[in-house]
Amino acid sequence: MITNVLYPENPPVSEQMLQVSDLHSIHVEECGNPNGKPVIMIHGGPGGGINPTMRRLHDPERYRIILFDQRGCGKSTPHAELRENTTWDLVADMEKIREHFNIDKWQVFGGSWGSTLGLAYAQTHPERVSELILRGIFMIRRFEIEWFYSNGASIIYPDRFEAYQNHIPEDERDDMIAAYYKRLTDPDPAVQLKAAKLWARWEGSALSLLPDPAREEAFASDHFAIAFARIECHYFQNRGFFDTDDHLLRNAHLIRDIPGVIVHGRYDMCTPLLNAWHLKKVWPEADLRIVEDAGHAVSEPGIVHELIHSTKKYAG
Ligand code: STX
Repeated sequence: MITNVLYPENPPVSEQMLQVSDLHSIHVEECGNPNGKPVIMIHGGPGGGINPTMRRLHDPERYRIILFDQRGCGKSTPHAELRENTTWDLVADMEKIREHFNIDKWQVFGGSWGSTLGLAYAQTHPERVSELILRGIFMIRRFEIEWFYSNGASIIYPDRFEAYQNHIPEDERDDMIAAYYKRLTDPDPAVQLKAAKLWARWEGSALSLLPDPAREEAFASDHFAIAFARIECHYFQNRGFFDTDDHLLRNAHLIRDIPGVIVHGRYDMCTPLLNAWHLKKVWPEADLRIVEDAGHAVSEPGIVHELIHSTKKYAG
């Protein structure tokens, strides 16, 4: 039976700003049952912020669902800030959230960049993770960045890619990340915004199997685009703040005892299925669920089906 129906809207039980450094405060919220099984939800991007679908993938009667906007995005402040904003800062923030809520062990749930951060967190603090549910595996390896931002998805989406590509003069196109980074950190905010909207619209147009014009528009809105594009590009320019290109694969032995599910769409144009395949090779205990009729987005029916199947299975 296909269970592709999300749980009903469940507004947060509590919301707060947690100060995590001199500079940054992050928005944290708790949904569902405060006495339920704890789960931490990790959003994508980086820089994407939480979205309402993320509150609807767990049974609110059985789970205590914690969500947070990572540094510089969503309702976290300062908006679009790149200073003190690295993978390892975010791993440390998750520990601060866990301690704040007095949680000993929690389920870690993340899609896309959320899978990247979920893996980094679990490899750093494996004893804190009851299960891993990961979707649309992304590990910031060189070929993955090349695929989506330079040469790969552009072959399938030449019509959407063109505006993003044409913004960069031909003599800078051999390194699109560096070229966009220069513009996204320009002293002139108008230069930043122009680049941010093109970057975000490109990404927003290639996430689901079928087009979603409403998402494209939302991604290109000023407030969303500036944080999303600046933070993503900053993380990619710094290679995810990892010591080696395959850091997350190399350290997979650290999480082999954690029960895990990997959900990935066959036609994911943002983070190719090969990523999930590579992860499964070094983490054979994980349950890889390939969704035959889906792209990258969490909203795809087959992806929702597998995710809800997994959260039900682990609800106890
Ligand atoms: N970025 C992929 C990613 O994590 C390379 C991502 N893309 N869009 C999103 O996440 C949201 C829909 C969550 C904003």
